[in-house]
Amino acid sequence: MDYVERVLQTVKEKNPAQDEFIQAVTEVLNSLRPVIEANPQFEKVALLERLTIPERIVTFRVPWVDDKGNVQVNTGYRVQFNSAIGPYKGGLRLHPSVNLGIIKFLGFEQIFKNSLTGLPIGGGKGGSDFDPKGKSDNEVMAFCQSFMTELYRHIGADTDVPAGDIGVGAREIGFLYGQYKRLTGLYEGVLTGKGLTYGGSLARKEATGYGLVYFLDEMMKAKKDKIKGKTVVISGSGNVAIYACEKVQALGGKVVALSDSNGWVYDKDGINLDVVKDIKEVKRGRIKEYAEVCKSAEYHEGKGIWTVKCDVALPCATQNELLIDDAKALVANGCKYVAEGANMPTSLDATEYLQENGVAFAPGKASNAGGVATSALEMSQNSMRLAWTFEEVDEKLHNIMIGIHKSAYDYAKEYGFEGNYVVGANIAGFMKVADAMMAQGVV
Ligand code: NDP
Ligand code: 2IT
Repeated sequence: MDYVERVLQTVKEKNPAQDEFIQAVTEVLNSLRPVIEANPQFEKVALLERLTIPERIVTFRVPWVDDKGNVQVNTGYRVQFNSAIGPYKGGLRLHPSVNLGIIKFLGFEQIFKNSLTGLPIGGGKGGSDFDPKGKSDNEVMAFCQSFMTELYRHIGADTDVPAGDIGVGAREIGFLYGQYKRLTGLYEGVLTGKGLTYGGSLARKEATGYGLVYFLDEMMKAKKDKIKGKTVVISGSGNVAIYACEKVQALGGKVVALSDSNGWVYDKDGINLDVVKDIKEVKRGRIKEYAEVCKSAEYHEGKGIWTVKCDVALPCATQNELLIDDAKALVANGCKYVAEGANMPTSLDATEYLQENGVAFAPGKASNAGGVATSALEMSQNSMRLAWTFEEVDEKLHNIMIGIHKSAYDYAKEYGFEGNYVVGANIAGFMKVADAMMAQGVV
């Protein structure tokens, strides 16, 4: 058994029932094999063992009172995974499916993603099993204030900087920031994704979706192809999906489908994004309502969005939403590009199937890194106490995504896996973290 296999065995034994964490570690470690074999010094200092155990995990009780006066209790998490190259950085997820295994997989992915951005940010993630859906603004505030009442002692502008993820947008970040400031008296860049009036960065809201399409554009250019004229299917209809759709449309692509956890819409005329924004960003409604407004659209309850014929598929909802049968349907319908906006939306067997069938595949840690990269730009602006224009931030984001594409492409080629962005991104992300860990000794 080689070093990689031994560490994988240990991770599986020590983390029973954390399927998503094991899935993420398996993908990364298998990609790293050529680098690990070429660098025996990593094994001597137990680098992979250290890389797969978080530096710190905080779990806490989050009690709050709902509008009826009933006491509710949720579990809060912050996993501070790796600080070799910078303060912990990563989002907070509020969704009933959240558990420690989910937060650990997200935190682990974040280490390599953040490294790929080229900016000085370590890996972390947090969240809670609280479900914001159907809650009043008052209840969301009560939850956020209670959550921060414990979290504040573990975070700070130079130690750990959380942000949004599923279920956490501008409203939640505002409530969390207000409570942090009240508890500490500090007006500092402790969270990103803030509102523009209190330290937020222009283009952060758009960054993950725009960045995804900038990466897709590079991947297509490498094949002498372009987005213009292509038919695109995007899952989800949240922050990432909406701004991916906006950028695809700006570059001349046609988005024909979007979804949420209840079902999906197909619009043969192309998605009208103003209608989607009104339903999702203003009314916090369901994607079903789109078909009630746009008569050219049809609504389908449940799964099935990947059966829609397309050239490009952008999974932007959640983990393991694109499985082997979905991959087969995409390939059968002629899909040529899959780029992940969500974190680990494609299962391992589906990823392999796509790659084996000639689909160019962009892993989330590379293609969705524009969000966290722009968060790091927000941190820079906060430290300097100034604000860049939308165009300045967007240009930096665009260049960062071009850089991530190049380094993933080049590393894959160097190790004999040309065109395999999974291997390339994992190696590229790992190298910087490994070098920093080696330099800092056994910590
Ligand atoms: P939002 O909460 O804004 O939107 C999430 C979308 O995905 C919603 O349409 C939601 O539908 C759908 N969804 C969530 N969970 C499920 C599920 N279990 N099954 C089916 N659909 C689901 O989140 P974001 O857009 O911010 O995040 C989407 C993905 O992108 C996540 O994987 C996140 O980790 C990743 N990501 C986000 C970044 C960011 O900057 N926001 C950065 C990088 C990655 P419904 O409303 O019905 O729940
Ligand atoms: O998965 C992610 O990269 C995010 N949710 C964004 C994290 C951040 O700190 O902006």
